[in-house]
This record gives sequence, C-alpha cells and structure tokens, in this order.
Amino acid sequence: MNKILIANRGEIALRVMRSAKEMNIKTVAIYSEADRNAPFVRYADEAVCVGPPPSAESYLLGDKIIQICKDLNVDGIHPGYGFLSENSEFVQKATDAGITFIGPSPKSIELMGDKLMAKDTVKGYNIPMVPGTDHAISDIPAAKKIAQEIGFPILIKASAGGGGKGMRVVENEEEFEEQMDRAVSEAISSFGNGEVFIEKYVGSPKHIEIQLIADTHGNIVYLFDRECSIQRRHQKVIEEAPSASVPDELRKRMGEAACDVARSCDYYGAGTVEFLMDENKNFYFLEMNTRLQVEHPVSEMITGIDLVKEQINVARGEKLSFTQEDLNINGHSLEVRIYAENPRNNFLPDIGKLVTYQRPQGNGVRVDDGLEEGMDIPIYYDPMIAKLITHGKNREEAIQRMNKAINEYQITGVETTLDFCKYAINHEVFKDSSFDTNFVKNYFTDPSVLDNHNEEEEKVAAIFAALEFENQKKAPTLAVGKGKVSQWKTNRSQLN
Ligand code: MV4
Repeated sequence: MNKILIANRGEIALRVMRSAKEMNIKTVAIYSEADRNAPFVRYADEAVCVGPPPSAESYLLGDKIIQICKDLNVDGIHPGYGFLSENSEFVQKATDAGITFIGPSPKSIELMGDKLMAKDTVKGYNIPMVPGTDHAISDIPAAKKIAQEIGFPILIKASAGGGGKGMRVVENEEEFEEQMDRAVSEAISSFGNGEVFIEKYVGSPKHIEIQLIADTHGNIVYLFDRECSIQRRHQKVIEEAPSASVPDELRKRMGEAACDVARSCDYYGAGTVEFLMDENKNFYFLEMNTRLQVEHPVSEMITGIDLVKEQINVARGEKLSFTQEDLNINGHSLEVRIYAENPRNNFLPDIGKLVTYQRPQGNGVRVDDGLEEGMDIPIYYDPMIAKLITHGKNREEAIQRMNKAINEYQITGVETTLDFCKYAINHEVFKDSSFDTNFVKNYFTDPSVLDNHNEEEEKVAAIFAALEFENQKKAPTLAVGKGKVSQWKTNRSQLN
C-alpha cells in the first residue's frame, strides 16, 4: 500500500495521516469547500475538493471519491468514523474498483448494522443478552404477552437504530400500544425500517465497550475495555480506559465474549463491541461498531498500540504482530470531548471563530484536534473542537493531569464544554466510579454548578493563599526548595 485516501475531515483525518506518514505511505485528502483551509488539507501530500459544504454533497459522495482514487492511483481508503465508514455498499464498490477498504468486509458491516440480524448472528456463541425478543414484533397482543413475561419496565428498540432513536421505555401495559406506535413511526422516519423488538429495561446501566482488532487469518485480540457511561443525549462526553468498575476476571470474560462476537461475523479490522453492565456487574451484548471510534485513543494510551497502523497492516493482509498474551494494561487514560457547545444554554452549538486557541502540553497529555487559532468552526459538521486525552500511572494521575490540561487549555471566541468536563471529572461519583449512563441527567440539572464550582474553588484557593502569606510572615525561611513543597502549591494542586 503506497498511497491512501482519507475519506474524512478534521481531527480524525489528521490522526490517520500521521500514522500513514510514519509508515511511509502517501496521503490524499478530500475536502469540502468549507474545509479548504483546514490543517488536514495542508498536511496531506495531495488534496482534492469534492464539493460544497453539506456532507451529502461532499464527504458522502462515494462514487466521486472512488473516481478520485482511480485518478490518483490510490491503493486504499481509510474512512475514519461517521460519513461512509459503515456503508457496506460503498465498501463493496471500492473493493470492486480494486481499492482496498481499510476496515471490515461489507458482510460484517451489514450483519452488525442491524440489531436483530446481529443478535441472530451471534446465536450459538453463548453471548449474554438482555432478556427480550429475537425477532421483530408486529402483533401487539403477542408482544404484550412477551412484555408481561419479561416484566416491566421494558424497552422498545428499533432494529436499524442507533443513537437512541426509535427507543421507548414502557413502564406498564397501559402505555404499551402508544409507545410501540411511536417507536415504529420514529424508526420508519429515521431509518426507513419500522422493525422494532423488545428488551428488559436496564435502568441504571454502565456502558462498557471492548476494543478489538482482527486480521484476515482468523486472529482476534481484544485491547481491553473503555468506560463510556458519561453521555449526553447519546453523545459521549468522557471516556476512559480501563473501566474502574470492571474487575480483571470480568474483563477477561467480556474481552473473550467480544472476540466471539467478532468471530460470529468473520470480522477483520478494528472494531468495538458494546455492552451494558447492570448494578450486579452482569453484562449484556448491545451492538458492534464496525469502525474506528472517536474514543480509540484511550485504548492506544493503555496498550501502546497504534490502532490506525494495525488497521492498515490488517488491510494489507498481514497477520497481527502481537497476541493476546503480549497485551497488558499500562496505567490509565481519560478522554474528554471538547465541543463548541454552550453547557449553560442546553448545550446549544456555539459556532464561530476560535479567537484564542492554545493547547495544553506536558507529560501524559495528548490533543487530537483539527483546527487552529483564528479559524472558523464550520456549521455543517459535528461541532467537536478537540479530544483531550491524558495518561497516568493510575486513574488518580490521569485525572490530575486532565485537570491541569483543562486549566491550561485556552479557548475564546466560542463557548465550549471544557468547564462542564472539569465539573464532571471532579464530581464525587466520577472519582469513586459509581456513575452510570444517567450521570448528566442526575447531576447536571442546573448549569449554575459550573459557576458555583469555580467560585468555591477560587474562594478556597484565596484562603490558602492568605494562609500561606501569613506563614511567610511568621516563618520567612519556610523550607521551599529544600526538599519540602510549598503548602500553598500542594493545596492548589489538590484543588486544580
Ligand atoms: C438499553 C438501555 C437499557 N436497557 N437497553 C442506548 C443506545 C443504544 N445503543 C442502546 N441504549 C440503551 N440500551 C436496555 N435493554 C439503555 C440504553 C441507554 C444507554 C446505553 C449506553 C449509553 C448511554 C445510554 C443512555 C440512555 C440509554
């Protein structure tokens, strides 16, 4: 593979190109008119404008992108996440045109893209699943009977679903029909497929997912777990690896179950298997994502594996260069997603110009971003500005480094989720890992906590500063720099 085209934009396009360059592979960027001046366009060896800003007229034009590959003698396409990454038709067309898709087969994408089909595919592999139906329901009385057997509350889910669309909680039998109608019509309008099924509703679950990679020779390994429970409207906000709530014995069982899911669909490439985990640490298969995910860096940080390099190696037909036994968890990693959204105003997108944009630096800090100071955040795409990732020898150090990095980050011109992330990672239930997917709903009802939090912190810092000042007066020879640490600094760092 000598030249790859990155069918994506922003931070992930840059991220992929960096690994390609390390492998001496030439890179081709495609870009929309809105991204003409973006860093990923400049970073590529070649760049081609594919169309006007809307995704449907640019980044989603599969045929045009394949034609560009042919014109420029491209050997492989890396899709990143979103856009065409899980479009099996596109993968088939690219393959037919003689271009290697850096990702799984169209068949795997198709099987795992539909939840009922996925459930059917993993049958026979002993994968734990939430009690429910394994087929689409249409007959209301029959469905009600099943719901009674499972026990309320139940959840109606769209088979083609994703991002929580077409999902309805049903508390009791009386609501059943109404919620069913809603779920079906939402599924039809969102996915053009009205198939729905029933599951027992797990009320306070954790979202735990397993990163894996498989080659085309039948080798599958898991790169441990990520905890992604802190979400807002199905948008992840904070991710970490490994999960602090998963004991090693369970980690192994979940990892092996994830590999079995991959095995069931003859998977190759990088992929992620999502599980729900209930209060008793029972885990249940939810779905498989057949792409590289936004939060993949935390898995890279704890394993030392470059997932993009491995994806490319697998696409070249190589065997994985490591086995399960070679992999170990090294320390702990956190990622916070920084969006151009206003947490004080219901997270409304706040696009505009990045007047100031200065990244944090230092040990254990990684920033994956795609914009620079002075640039406008385009209105046409996801408003994520950056992923801020930290790594430490343990969870405490990763959190401490995240606090420091958030404090160093300077962004003006747009509102961001930075202080919301800071609030979350310093929350008691985050520190003790007792949170679940309801964290934002339960603990972020009033955005003034962001300001109170800062006020409190500043007050306490001011008190410590005053105390230190008093100390200095009383004991001017305080042994700072002689092996002792200034109390002021110690206290400050605990707060920050
Ligand atoms: C569930 C559930 C509770 N019980 N299934 C949300 C998106 C979709 N991928 C699956 N989802 C859920 N499925 C049962 N049987 C709760 C959720 C859920 C959720 C899951 C993971 C992360 C965040 C979530 C937020 C709300 C609901």
